[in-house]
Amino acid sequence: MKIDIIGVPVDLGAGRRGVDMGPSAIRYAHLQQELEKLGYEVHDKGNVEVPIAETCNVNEPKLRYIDCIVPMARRTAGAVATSIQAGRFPVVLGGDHSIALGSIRGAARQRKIGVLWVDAHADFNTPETTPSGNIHGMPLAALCGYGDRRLVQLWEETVPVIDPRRVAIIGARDLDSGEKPLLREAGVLVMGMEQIDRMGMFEAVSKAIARISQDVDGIYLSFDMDSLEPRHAPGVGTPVTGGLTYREAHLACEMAYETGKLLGIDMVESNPILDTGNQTARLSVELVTSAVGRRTWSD
Ligand SMILES: [Mn+2]
Repeated sequence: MKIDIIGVPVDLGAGRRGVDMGPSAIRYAHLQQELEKLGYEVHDKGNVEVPIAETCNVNEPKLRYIDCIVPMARRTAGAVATSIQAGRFPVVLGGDHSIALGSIRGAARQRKIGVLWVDAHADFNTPETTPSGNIHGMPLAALCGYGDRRLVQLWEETVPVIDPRRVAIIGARDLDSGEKPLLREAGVLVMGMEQIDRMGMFEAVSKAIARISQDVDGIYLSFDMDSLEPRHAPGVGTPVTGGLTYREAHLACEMAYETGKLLGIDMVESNPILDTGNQTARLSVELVTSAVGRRTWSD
């Protein structure tokens, strides 16, 4: 397997600035070298071009920065589609979670995919339900066909991009009131922290993978660092206590790899401005390596 690193330095989807430096922080934490140690040929494709905030229009309070997020997402979709089409494995570095509007769309081009979304949040808001207007709270809904037409379509293509019944969220613990009925209506499988406590992480991820793997061509892992307990990942814009342990996060990535169906991954919301000693970016690197097969003992 050959790996492409694709940076998407965007913070326009988030309420707090600085997560646009995530790709730099993760590269600084030796992502490429760690992947090469595993024997992969790694190409760093550089960053997707992202408009800077000061040039964007913020006239829509329920869809902040949409005019700049749409072109970013289109470029990201193109970069990811090109990478997979070339038989390579894209590792997409955020940036805030709005990058998934592009990465997952690119991965789903000409194929049916299941999505494993590891996150403290559901990112399933629409302009009608969003409390903040921040688009990083909307990508999963948009990919499933809900929300503003500009986010749902990006351009004239078949929508929705993914079947919500082939989507599972792991680690959720901070859902907005408007998201819950929409998630139920859509048929998304949500493994909240209380389910993980009761059945254990292995069982929760097994169930999620079983659901999203049914008649799909591949699986995409979209990993938000705020899924972790903030003690392990303090450098995130929206920390929520009661999160995944260090090992639970690794286990999710290991199990995603073991499906043999993984097409690519997002690693998002690592914000060096809010971090302590680049700890969150370093953990991002570790989790990427788990998602491409690094093991401590079993091979
Ligand atoms: Mn998220």
